[in-house]
Amino acid sequence: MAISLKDLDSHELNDWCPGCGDAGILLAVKNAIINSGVDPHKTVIVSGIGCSSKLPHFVNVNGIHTLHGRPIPFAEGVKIANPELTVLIDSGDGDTYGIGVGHFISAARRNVDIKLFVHDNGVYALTKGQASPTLPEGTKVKGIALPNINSPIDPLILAIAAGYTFVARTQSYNVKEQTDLMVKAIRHKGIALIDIMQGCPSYNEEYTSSSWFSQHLIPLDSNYDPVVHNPLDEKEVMEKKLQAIKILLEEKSDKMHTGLFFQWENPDNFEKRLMDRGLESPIQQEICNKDGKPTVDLTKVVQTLEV
Ligand SMILES: Cc1ncc(C[n+]2csc(CCOP(=O)(O)OP(=O)(O)O)c2C)c(N)n1
Ligand code: SF4
Ligand SMILES: [Mg+2]
Repeated sequence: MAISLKDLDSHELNDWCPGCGDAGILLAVKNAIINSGVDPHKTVIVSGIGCSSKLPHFVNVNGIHTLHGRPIPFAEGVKIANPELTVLIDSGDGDTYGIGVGHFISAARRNVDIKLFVHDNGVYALTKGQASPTLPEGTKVKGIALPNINSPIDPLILAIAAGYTFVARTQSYNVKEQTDLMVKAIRHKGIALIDIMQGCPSYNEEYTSSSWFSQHLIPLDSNYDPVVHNPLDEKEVMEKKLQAIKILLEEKSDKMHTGLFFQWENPDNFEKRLMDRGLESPIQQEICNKDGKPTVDLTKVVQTLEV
């Protein structure tokens, strides 16, 4: 049965500031769930801690609001336990590229089929606007006394180098571009990153406003082809990674591209690796017979616990 935006409304109203880009991302996530045709009952949104991480409360699907920096291992666990689920992460730039950066890198080594939608506003908004890892050096925002002394990381380059198989950038006020990329990410088999430049009018008003984005962000050239067409061709994989990294390295913080930079349906995903070892996901394992009696004998385990 077709679902509508209303079906995806939760009972909670969002408490984001007026004009916050998180609202545009929320609408795009709902659109993407509808347009990709996934079953809301089999969709899970996982988040960490931050303004952005409140998002699962506002969508009528399954949600887990976890710990700061930890949504990725939660999401991996959910997907590995039940591969039938569509597993999305909505989390902040501080959450993902700051405290959670170890998980961000390690997740690429496993290529579990999860989708990261990172709300990238350049600040730790929930804790009053400290500089996040993506805030450009020399930028002065409200929550810091002096211009940022640290140079920024480029999450897209980091993701491609680490092994992400789908890497894209968009911005929170462009709901159509976000929706289209999210649908592609959901349909992609493997780990996907969409870095969403997100408006935070309260703590990073100047560099994340809708007018700043329209002046400084340009779509990738329409002839640009991000897709690896023969997933087994290592040379093509390398060429497609290099062309994406070259564009990203040549960008300036006030002239960046949006769109899909790189996509490779790498058949070597974690589900396949588990299958190759004869390991079934917990959802596929029989744990009881038709009378509800456990089919697993736990006697030996219990004996080891005896004192
Ligand atoms: C382990 C831990 N360290 C620090 C915090 C405090 N804290 C809560 S949210 C946050 C930063 C949020 O920034 P970001 O992830 O960019 O999300 P935003 O609020 O910008 O959407 C911090 C440092 C915490 N909750 N837990
Ligand atoms: S502080 Fe920024 S990110 Fe948080 S709700 Fe307000 S505008 Fe949005
Ligand atoms: Mg942030």
